[in-house]
Amino acid sequence: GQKYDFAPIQEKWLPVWDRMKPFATDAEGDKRPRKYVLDMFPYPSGDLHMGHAEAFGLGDVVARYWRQQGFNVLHPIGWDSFGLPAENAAIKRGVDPRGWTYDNIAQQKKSFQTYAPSFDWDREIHTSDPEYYRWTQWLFLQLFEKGLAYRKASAVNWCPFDLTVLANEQVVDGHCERCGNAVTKKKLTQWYFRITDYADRLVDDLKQLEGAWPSKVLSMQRNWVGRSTGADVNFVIEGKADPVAVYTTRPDTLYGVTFMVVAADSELAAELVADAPEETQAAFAEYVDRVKGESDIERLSTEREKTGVFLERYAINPLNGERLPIWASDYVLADYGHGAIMAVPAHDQRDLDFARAFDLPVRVVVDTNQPVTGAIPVLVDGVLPDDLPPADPKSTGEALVGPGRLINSGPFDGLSKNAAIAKITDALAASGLGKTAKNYRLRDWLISRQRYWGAPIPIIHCEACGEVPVPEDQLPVELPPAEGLDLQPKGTSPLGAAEDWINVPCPRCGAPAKRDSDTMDTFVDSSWYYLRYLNPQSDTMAFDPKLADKWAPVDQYVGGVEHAILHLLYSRFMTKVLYDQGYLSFTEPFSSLLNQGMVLMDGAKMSKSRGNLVEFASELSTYGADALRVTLIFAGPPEDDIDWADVSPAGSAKFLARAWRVAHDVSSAPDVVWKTGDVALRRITHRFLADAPSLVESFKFNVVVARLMELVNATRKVIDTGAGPADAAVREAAEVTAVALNLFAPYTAEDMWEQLGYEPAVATVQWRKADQTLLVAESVTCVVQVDGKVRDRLEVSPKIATDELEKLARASSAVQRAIGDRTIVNVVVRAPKIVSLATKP
Ligand code: ANZ
Ligand code: ZN
Repeated sequence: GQKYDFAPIQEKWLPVWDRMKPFATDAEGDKRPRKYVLDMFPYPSGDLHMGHAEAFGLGDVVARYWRQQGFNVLHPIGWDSFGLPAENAAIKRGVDPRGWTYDNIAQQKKSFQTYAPSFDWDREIHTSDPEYYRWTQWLFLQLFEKGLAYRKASAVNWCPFDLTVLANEQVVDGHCERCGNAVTKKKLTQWYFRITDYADRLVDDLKQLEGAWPSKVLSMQRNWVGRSTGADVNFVIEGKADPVAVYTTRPDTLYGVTFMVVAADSELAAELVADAPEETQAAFAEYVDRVKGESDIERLSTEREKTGVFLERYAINPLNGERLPIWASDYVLADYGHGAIMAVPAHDQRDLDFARAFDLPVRVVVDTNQPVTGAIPVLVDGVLPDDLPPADPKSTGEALVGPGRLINSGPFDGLSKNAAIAKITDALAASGLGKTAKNYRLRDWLISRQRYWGAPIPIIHCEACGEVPVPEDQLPVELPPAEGLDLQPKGTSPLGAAEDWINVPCPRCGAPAKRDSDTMDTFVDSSWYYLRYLNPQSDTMAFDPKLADKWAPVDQYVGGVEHAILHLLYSRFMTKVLYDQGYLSFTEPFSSLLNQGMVLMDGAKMSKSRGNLVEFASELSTYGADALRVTLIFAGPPEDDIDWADVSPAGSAKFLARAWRVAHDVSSAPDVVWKTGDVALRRITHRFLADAPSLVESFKFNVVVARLMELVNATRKVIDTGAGPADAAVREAAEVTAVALNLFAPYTAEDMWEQLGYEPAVATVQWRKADQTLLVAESVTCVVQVDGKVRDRLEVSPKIATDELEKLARASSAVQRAIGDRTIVNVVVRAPKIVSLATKP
């Protein structure tokens, strides 16, 4: 017979699909139910890699599946094409970042076209096109007008290598996410989005996503916002007029406060030390210098040795009047809570480490040996725990953080921890010494970058009028050409040097004014792109709210877990802002999220630096798109990592050849009489039709491939050693295989479909319904004889095991009656049809 060869098949069908455009979506007229399937768009930093092949292969299964289930599917693609890598590459090679970016897009697009995800190419977007960033700028102005975009001077994370500002999210363990160098702080005036206004909603709305997003991502989002509830407590400081508030999640431990700590780099610390002796001031100044070089993550680490300076000042505990020494240290952050804490070393590990380092007193106020209501006491060395003395953290070095009952706490003794939190907070509030409070780890989103390759911030600075938005009809504010500009990072935007561009009249008063020279963080571009796909060519609006109402939120979002915080949080925020502005009718952008695993080489993440990059392009030309896709999908559940050393693209190619040959061998015509032919094969075919949809919907794609392999093998058997290639069941099985294979191996599927006598495109063929009568469990009749006489008939599975059948036969009451008190001397079992028992008295 003919030989399966992927290359001519790819060459044959690509132009056919290009002509037919089977994946172009009519977003407005089509009346079918809708599904929006979205893959996280790629960054054009070279050609596609194996990680892309994995992610886009998975997303394509979902998109193709819904089309075959009768849905009008939107499955668009575009490029996240602004950003630092383009600019860095441009600097290195002395070229325009534009050229580098669009060359890479062309290259990736070419690879995509061969890989053949079912994209609607008519909707392609690039965030670096003026037609796109015009609307990113529009979005900025929406936020600006609502007071959600503002400028402030603050100490920002600064990468001394990239010479650029980094968002907290881009600092990984104190290092720049992009270049790996240690991050420092720098004071700059920057643009922020007021995402903290949305902190509560960003946490509370996660409930809507439970079960539909990976729980790991939900908890990462929750932790990132980092909401905690507690109390603000006012402490009077000797010699200072206004009391100082501290934020605590443990007001129940107020009697255990033995000192106070203020952030070394806070204004309060500087104020408090001002009256101290000279040596103290000098020690303090030296300490603050050191602290300024530390990242927040280092500062908050419980692993680090505690350092600090005693400020020679005292605070008064509002509940018991005790005098508390005040220290400055780095482990308290200046911009969290109020930048000062009440230290409870017995119950907080960092406070305890500090107390042990400087020999400060430790007082236990929650006896964690005492059970709280409902808890069943556990004997410790034969005694009830509440008879044990409380542990001594100062000597053990371990803070007591669990539940328990209050001791050493005056009128509050005996209360459980939780009851005491409520009681003490009430008592503070009643006497004006405190109040309940919430705190968040989330900070406002720093969106300005002093770099060239991004969307310019559409603001004009006028001496008389201040910050003036560029009028909407003057958008986009287009980037000037890179030519002649020094793109080397230096802490101010290269755009500042574009004289013709930067100097403009003020839109309000006409006086000479200057454009804002910063560009936006690329996460702004990608925070709303899913809406642009709905009407990518519109030059009258960013997105059409009517189409958004129809199509969004996205039904299935597919992408890497590396975006679990940043991109998803920002998209969620932007969606809520647009909802509040009345543009959208929903508050969460992505109804369901699938995170694919990583493609690894010998257990290590593929990376250029490790030199273990399996080139997508070379694998694609060796094995073809279909074998590559099947390999990635068959490797395991989508969320799991794939070790490229463990998989076999050659094995996948073999399977595809086997399937393809089946279609070739079918010798009946398409008008063969259905519902006839080999029943056993028909049962396997219809079992597959019945099971595959729920398997796909629960992302068990690898199981569907395994089941397809079984189906192909069963079909082969009937062709070779059964009813033969003309049997109607063989055609049926081959057709079902072609239609299902479209999910994983579109070229092979299309070629099979043609071989079977049909027109393209198989991707638009609807999934057949399983015949229920073929799904009921089969049974055969087993005859049971006793001494040669038929005594019973049993309905059993045709696959029943010999010993099981014997057990069933012996258990039959008719058989037992026939045996009476005789002894069985011989048993012959021919499963599944006959059991024969011989007896003697
Ligand atoms: C006393 C106390 C006793 C605390 C105890 C904890 C345990 P979350 O949950 O993250 O909000 N804290 C407050 N402001 C801080 C700052 N600027 N820098 C570093 N730490 C700060 O944490 C709130 C707790 O972190 C607060 O509750 C405070 O320590 C500390 F047994 O107050 B706690
Ligand atoms: Zn003006």
